Amino acid sequence: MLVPVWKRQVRVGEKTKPFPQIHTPENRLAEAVGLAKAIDLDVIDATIVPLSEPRPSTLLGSGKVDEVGQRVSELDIGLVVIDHIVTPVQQRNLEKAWNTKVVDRTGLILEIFGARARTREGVLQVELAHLTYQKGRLVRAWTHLERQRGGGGFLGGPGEAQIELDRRMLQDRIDAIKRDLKDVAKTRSLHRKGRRKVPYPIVAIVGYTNAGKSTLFNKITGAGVVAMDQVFATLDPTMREVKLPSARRIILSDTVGFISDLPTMLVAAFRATLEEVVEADLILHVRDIAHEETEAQASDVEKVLGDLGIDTLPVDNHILEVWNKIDLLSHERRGELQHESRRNARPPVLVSAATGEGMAPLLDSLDAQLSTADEVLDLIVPGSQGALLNWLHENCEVLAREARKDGSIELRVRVPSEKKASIIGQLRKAGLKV
Ligand SMILES: Nc1nc2c(ncn2[C@@H]2O[C@H](COP(=O)(O)OP(=O)(O)O)[C@@H](O)[C@H]2O)c(=O)[nH]1
Ligand SMILES: [Mg+2]
Repeated sequence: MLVPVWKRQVRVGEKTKPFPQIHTPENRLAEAVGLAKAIDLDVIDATIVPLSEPRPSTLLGSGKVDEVGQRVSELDIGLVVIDHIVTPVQQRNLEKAWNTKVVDRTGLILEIFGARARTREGVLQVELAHLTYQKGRLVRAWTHLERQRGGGGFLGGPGEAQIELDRRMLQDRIDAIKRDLKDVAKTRSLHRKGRRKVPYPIVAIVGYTNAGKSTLFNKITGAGVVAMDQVFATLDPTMREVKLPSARRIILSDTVGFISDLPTMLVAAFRATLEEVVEADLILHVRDIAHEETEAQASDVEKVLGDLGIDTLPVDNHILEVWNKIDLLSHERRGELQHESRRNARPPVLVSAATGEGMAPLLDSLDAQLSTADEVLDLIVPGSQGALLNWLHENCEVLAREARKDGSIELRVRVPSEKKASIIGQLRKAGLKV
């Protein structure tokens, strides 16, 4: 993992713009490592590389190229990620020099989105971004070669024709995907209803890369707390069924993290991978509260959620903030935050996903948040209605059940708010008084 950092300041137009403190090299490195881990890459070495002048052929200076090459062969490294734009020519030259695969920032993020896309729209958006990326690289490689040729002569021809052909094939595929995306948008609401087969509320974990989403996900779903493997564990490692202290079941979903300076080309793909968040009953916004940029990160996240049409106002009861990594704070700072959290309309929960501190209050908070809109119904189901009984068990949380002398069953059930209308309708249709 290499994070190139230019020693000189960047020139933007007339003004000289210093690197904003908000993206210190250390922060960038930590984020890049976090991204690599998101697709289970084993990060063996991570380095900040100070540079004075980007080289068109290799990006890094020749001394640096040799130095990295040595590390690559010593540590037997199979992939070098460079957290920077790497041109196709640079990529090819570095791969040759190091005898290993090289991927740049955009390539890495595309891999993550590809691994995480769940909905049809997500898959299509990621493929679209991937093709657009490849197409851009073909063009750039070509113009570069042409420049090398100095305009004239015998080197042209087949290569050029091949590139033109590849380009056209990519463009055809891009056009086809765009058509498919239009169809997907049309059928999206139907699709959503179809996916709603899960009888439990969905709780989605969002937050910046490195905020601790996966650690929290594992803590909550892990053996120590409320283990439930189930259907989802096998289908998708980032969605799991969890039983809360009240016996309420939820589906907990870990999502792709927010990324600083997301390349524009990837914005649509990123949004599409968040599609499931739109459907969630509750969103856990995990924040690294010990991070110096925590406020800026939080407003970034809220802005994207807002753009997705998710109401981020506290009155909406849709988002619960989790202030993570409190183990890294001083006593004093913790006290301050505790004080601050209590002043909130919906108090954030302070936790350490790493040590497990605060897990019990967090689960209680989840429970409370999800139960506010529920309704508890007392029902008497005639003994002849076995099918209805089964249906109730599948669609509601049965809190109590008692057989009566006349053969009927007395039930107390909790009906999730989002299914209240349809369940009551079904019961009335079956002739029950509700
Ligand atoms: N000190 C501390 N580190 C944590 C905590 N939670 C997560 N981490 C660390 O933060 C890094 C990122 O965590 P991860 O769960 O992968 O973040 P994600 O990108 O949001 O999924 C890892 O090195 C974790 O070990 C915490 O509560 N305290
Ligand atoms: Mg993660």
